[in-house]
Amino acid sequence: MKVAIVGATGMVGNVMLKVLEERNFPLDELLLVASERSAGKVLQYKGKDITVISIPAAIEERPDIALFSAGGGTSLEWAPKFAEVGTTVIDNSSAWRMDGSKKLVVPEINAAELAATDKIIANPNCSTIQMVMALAPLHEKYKIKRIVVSTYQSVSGTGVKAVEQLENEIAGKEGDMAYPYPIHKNAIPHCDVFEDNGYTKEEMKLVNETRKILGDDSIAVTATAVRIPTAGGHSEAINVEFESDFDLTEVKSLLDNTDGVTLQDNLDENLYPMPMYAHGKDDVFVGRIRRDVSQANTLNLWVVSDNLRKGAATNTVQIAEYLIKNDLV
Ligand code: A2P
Ligand code: 11C
Repeated sequence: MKVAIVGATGMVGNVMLKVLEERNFPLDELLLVASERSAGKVLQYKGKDITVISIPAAIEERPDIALFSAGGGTSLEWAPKFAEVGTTVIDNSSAWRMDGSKKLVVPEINAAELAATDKIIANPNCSTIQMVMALAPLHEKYKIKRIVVSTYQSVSGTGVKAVEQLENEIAGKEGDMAYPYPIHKNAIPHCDVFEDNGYTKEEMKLVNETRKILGDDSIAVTATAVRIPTAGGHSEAINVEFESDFDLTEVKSLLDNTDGVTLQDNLDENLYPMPMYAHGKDDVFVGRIRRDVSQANTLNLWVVSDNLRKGAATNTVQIAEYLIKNDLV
């Protein structure tokens, strides 16, 4: 098994390297790929040096799987060229997610849709992944009618420049700005670019990707995405209305029994999820589970996950593991 990480020098690429190593991913050869600027740079995998190569050089190597996290433009241009030489691309950008011919996959939910003919597979947006991880088992049981979600997103979702902006502001240093405003001591209701309908692209990802992954276009979703000065992970306050009523104990037990979800919900012990503690972990953490006192069949949840792990690198690697395990690559 020859695997390539395209965008290996980036924030998500870096975590992909770590996740492959931690999970002892079954590979024989690893190609680390970035822009021409980084070609020749040396990175490490399992203590061994690997020299970064360019995309054209990687295509010549015909890897079996390419894990992409190099931005939407790079993916639109190069993923089809990898696919042409027989590589299965798993892409972490937004480039292919809503393309009707591409699968959008969270392995715990819809990996069964995957076939050997899928040569470009899309990894959902981080804020969508953690939300559907918590909601999919509840949707199956009670059927979701409407979701109202507000996100509190980590600066790591924007990239290195944003992490540096926060660090510089905390240290009182001048530096480049990733956001139009300071992020330290602030909350910016603006993740990704604005669309014509007044929502941001990030908010519309939560709407459209959720429906596609859960396979149900009748689900109503409205979202507000906010950037906050945390680095460890994204948090979400989710209000979800179901077709049928639920039992709170059963809701908790369903979540507790979901692979990849950890229940952290004990008010007596002040136990609830927080990004500082989700950081570096692969699970999606759920707490503050309570009935909406204003409306029937409606639940409130607080969901936290490391956006670079389950929200990006880990989910991508899990898709690759599924393909290998099921002889789809
Ligand atoms: P490089 O480091 O050489 O610029 P991030 O999301 O953290 O900004 O990282 C983006 C990743 O995508 C980096 O590894 C970056 O490589 C890579 N990348 C960006 N543009 C290209 C490109 N045109 N071809 C290959 N890799 C690219
Ligand atoms: C953020 N979710 O936190 C974004 C980062 O569509 O893959 C990833 C953007 C994307 O701003």
